[in-house]
Amino acid sequence: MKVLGACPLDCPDACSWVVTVEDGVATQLRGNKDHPVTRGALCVKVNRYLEQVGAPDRLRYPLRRTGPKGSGRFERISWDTALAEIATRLTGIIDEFGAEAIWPFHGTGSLGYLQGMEGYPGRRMFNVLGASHHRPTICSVAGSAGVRYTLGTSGGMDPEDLAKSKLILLWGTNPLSSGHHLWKFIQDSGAHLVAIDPVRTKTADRCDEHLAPLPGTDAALALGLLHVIVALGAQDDAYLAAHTEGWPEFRDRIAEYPPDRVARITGLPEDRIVDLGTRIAHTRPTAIRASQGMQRHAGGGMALRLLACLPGVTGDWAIPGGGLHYSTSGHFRLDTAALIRDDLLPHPVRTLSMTRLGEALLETGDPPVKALFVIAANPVGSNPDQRRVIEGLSRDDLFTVVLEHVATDTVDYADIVLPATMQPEHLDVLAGYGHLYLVWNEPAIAPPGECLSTTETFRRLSRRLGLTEPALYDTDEELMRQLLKGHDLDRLRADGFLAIEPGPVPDGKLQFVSARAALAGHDPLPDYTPPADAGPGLVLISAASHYFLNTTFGSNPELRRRAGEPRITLHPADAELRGIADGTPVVVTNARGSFEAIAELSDRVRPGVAATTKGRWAKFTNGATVNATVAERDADYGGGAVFHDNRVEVTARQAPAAP
Ligand SMILES: Nc1nc2c(c(=O)[nH]1)N[C@H]1C(S)=C(S)[C@@H](COP(=O)(O)OP(=O)(O)OC[C@H]3O[C@@H](n4cnc5c(=O)[nH]c(N)nc54)[C@H](O)[C@@H]3O)O[C@H]1N2
Ligand SMILES: Nc1nc2c(c(=O)[nH]1)N[C@H]1C(S)=C(S)[C@@H](COP(=O)(O)OP(=O)(O)OC[C@H]3O[C@@H](n4cnc5c(=O)[nH]c(N)nc54)[C@H](O)[C@@H]3O)O[C@H]1N2
Ligand code: SF4
Ligand SMILES: [Mo]
Repeated sequence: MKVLGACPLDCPDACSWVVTVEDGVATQLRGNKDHPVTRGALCVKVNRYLEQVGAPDRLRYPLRRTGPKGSGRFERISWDTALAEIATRLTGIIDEFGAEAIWPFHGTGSLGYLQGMEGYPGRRMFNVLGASHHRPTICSVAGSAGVRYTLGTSGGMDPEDLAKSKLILLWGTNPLSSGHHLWKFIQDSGAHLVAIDPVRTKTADRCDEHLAPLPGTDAALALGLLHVIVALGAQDDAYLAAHTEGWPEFRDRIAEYPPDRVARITGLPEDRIVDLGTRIAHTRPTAIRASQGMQRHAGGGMALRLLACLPGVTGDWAIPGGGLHYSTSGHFRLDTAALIRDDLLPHPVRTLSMTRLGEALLETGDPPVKALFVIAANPVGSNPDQRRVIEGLSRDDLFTVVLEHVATDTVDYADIVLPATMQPEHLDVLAGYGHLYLVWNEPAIAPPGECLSTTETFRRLSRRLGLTEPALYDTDEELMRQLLKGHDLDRLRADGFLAIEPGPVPDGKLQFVSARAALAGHDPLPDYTPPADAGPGLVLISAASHYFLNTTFGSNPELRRRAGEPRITLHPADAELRGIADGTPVVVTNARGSFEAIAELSDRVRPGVAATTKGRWAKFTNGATVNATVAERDADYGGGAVFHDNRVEVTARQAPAAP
């Protein structure tokens, strides 16, 4: 039997897959050949997904902690006992502190609307209780807000249209590792390819040109390129007059960024800026692909706001194959309000920001966070300021419930662990953020042990809490119909995917001057915002690993073997200054914390910049990962995280004393 499903992981490609089931066992997982973007292939990580489904470390039963927090010692308990204990603790906390002391903390482990999606499952129950709301700030919000200020929508060009481009700027994006299905369209274009990335990535290797600006200086680079374009008179006056607002003011702002100034800010040679600006001026259509990596900076929102402005000046937004592709999620019009039912709230509640977990657990009062539900997230591994996150999770008076597949670093701090189903075991639907299709996931096999879907877990917990609101007991099929109202559900289910009609881009006139930005207290005009973590040391970028997806797969033996030990790439000149040779064990430190790695010397990073990857588990790496050094600080827009705005020092580790 073949069953159509979808990869649930936080990846733009949202692949459609086919599970082969024999005698109730999933024996093969393949990409769906019919899906126009998946085109029959998954990726190096998800080719091992079935291995994960049956992994020896898969959580199969509810657990109760027996050792101290962090010890990872648990005993098996029944679902009845687990739900009774959770209900008793929640009721006590609500009586003493009010329901806002409860934080449903959602991650991006699954982008399924029913089982994951950063805050949808369980939201109805938490709303009935009046728990705090969760704001998913860890990934893409700063850039989305920036794009929205310019375009009125966070959706951009159809990524498949990249095949029509003549010039593609791969700006702070590494698709060959972080969503490789886009590469086919990029290749088909035959376009001149320019990588703009402080690191020479796998993707940069395949481009015609690579520019390595200093991290966090992209907004200045965009303004400098626009300066060159305007100096050549290559702006599209007809487009500007008909489709944009605020051009005269923006033009004045651009004038403040001549190439020599931009060269000083970005650390790029002036002639490279002039050459690229000239190439853009003369090439229609030009497309920009920028993704989440480059907005993990103090000025990340501004940077994306500006990248959305650039095709407005050249008129590329009006040409198929021109424009900006940041995320397509803004194009999906699903009835999420009907799914999450915020109308069930008894009164307005506070919103807690995902990236501020350490602060919320250690400092926030009125009420303090007393109960934490971690759903499809691994904050010990993924959040900034790992030391403070661990300190917060270690609080004895905090009641923590973790819904998981495997015993992550975060599970070790749980009071109660609930085993969750994996994708071939539950019903779900996804919207890609790198294409324009809904993707259906039909359950293919029975879950192992006593794993339950997240939706079912919350139905049972609602019953245990004695809640009477009927909406809490809607089945998965009912939830699906409410969410997908107006879409052809039967076709989606039969084909496994369904193309959606994108909204207009820009939505209304393109705003160089944004009244909405001004209202939110920001500069009404786009500008360059310098990095926040200034001073001595190296700027450390910790981007996507080729072998893990965030911390997911971090315990898969084969992927761990292929990823090797944690490494930090240093420019030979920076290494020499510190007496570090290739292969030297080093410690990477700043005021927030430190982690260990092996130094790798390479000119893939420019002097002043160091690179490592995200996704490691602290319990396999001496108790700390790169996020021990990252600040819990907000980007300019939306409270986004600033993982790459991070100064560190690197020193050789003392050789261990002989035994
Ligand atoms: N294999 C794999 N795939 C993934 C993920 C993963 O962990 N592993 N993560 C998934 C997730 S959650 C997301 S959000 C997406 C992210 O997808 P991407 O945005 O493509 O991923 P990143 O590797 O985080 O960042 C891309 C690039 O931005 C560069 N960069 C960092 N700072 C700057 C800067 O200031 N300026 C410029 N120009 N470039 C900069 C980095 O060096 C990196 O090469 O990928 C998804 N796909
Ligand atoms: N240094 C550094 N840190 C980063 C980043 C970076 O670039 N650099 N990137 C950030 C980004 S872009 C993101 S999106 C975040 C991601 O951070 P998180 O949201 O914490 O994502 P993961 O680390 O993948 O952890 C997700 C967990 O969900 C579990 N899971 C998967 N599916 C389900 C399900 O259906 N139900 C349940 N209950 N659990 C499930 C998985 O087993 C996994 O342990 O990390 C951020 N952290
Ligand atoms: S992680 Fe991305 S590329 Fe890999 S299977 Fe999932 S959606 Fe496709
Ligand atoms: Mo992400």
